[in-house]
Amino acid sequence: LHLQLPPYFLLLHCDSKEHCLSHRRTDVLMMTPWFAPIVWEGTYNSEILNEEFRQRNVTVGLTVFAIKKYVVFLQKFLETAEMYFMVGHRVNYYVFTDRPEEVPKVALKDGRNVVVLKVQNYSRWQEISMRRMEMISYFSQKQFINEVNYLVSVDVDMRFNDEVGVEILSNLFGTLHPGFYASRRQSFTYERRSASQACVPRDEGDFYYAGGFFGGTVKEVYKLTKKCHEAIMLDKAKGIEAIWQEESHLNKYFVYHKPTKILSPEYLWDDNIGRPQILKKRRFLAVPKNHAAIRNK
Ligand code: UD2
Repeated sequence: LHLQLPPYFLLLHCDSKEHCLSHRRTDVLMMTPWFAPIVWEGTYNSEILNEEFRQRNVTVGLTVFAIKKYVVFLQKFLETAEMYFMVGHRVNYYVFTDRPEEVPKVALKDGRNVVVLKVQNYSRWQEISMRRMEMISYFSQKQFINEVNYLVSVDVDMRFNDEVGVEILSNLFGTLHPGFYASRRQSFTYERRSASQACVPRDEGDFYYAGGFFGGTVKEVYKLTKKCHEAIMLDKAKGIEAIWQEESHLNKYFVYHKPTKILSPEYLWDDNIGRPQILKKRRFLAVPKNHAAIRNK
């Protein structure tokens, strides 16, 4: 019997060519049940992706808050971002701070800018953390929509330690929390009180996402941050604050607006958790901090 093989048969077997389906992992979940890729080292080809995003001349906005004493984290944050974040692409760092004069001057490569946005502070750290949703949504429609294609929102008490590139970009993305990527739904620390807008019923929820790394197109980030901020305000009017502040609201949002891409904990790691085998890269690492000393005035 003579079989006429379709041309793609060859494609599936061209081991000699670097590009052909050679990026595969069998030890981790690579795709959600709604067909969103989960980004792990060894699942993508950055050469192909860089070419695609360079062709589109994409600009990425990185939002980071450094309120009160948290300005001390900016130096290392920006220096390491210059080494690893979106290398070869256009980047605007949006630094939200109440202390503009304390923002360090860091040498930047071509096509990269630091934009300092002066904002108010709040006395409670929980309030500072939650108000990020309000400020990002406000500046998204006022400014970011005219300046960048994608927004990436991260914590500041962090340093980049390996490549974080265009492989993360998608309409709407979240990051698996390093403490829960291997946990079952029952142990996710969602808000469970029904009085809170962030409440997630016990039989719902796919993953537990970290508050410290999410993003998407400006339009999607605007929708997410606006909705979370409104939910936070409704809670406040009732005198309730979600268990993990805006992280709880983010998790609620992602239950009903599924992310189109999910980042593995490589993108938000804390060495206190150890170094499991599946973690081939630690791209963005928590900087140890003395909570009591740094969070209060
Ligand atoms: C976790 C989450 C964080 C947020 C918080 C809410 C991660 C890695 N972090 O962080 O995103 O959801 O829980 O409970 O998933 N900040 C200031 N000045 C302050 C206090 C906070 O600028 O005085 C900003 C700063 O950008 C900081 C962020 O708010 O990185 C979050 O605060 P945190 O890092 O103290 O909270 P943490 O570590 O509990």
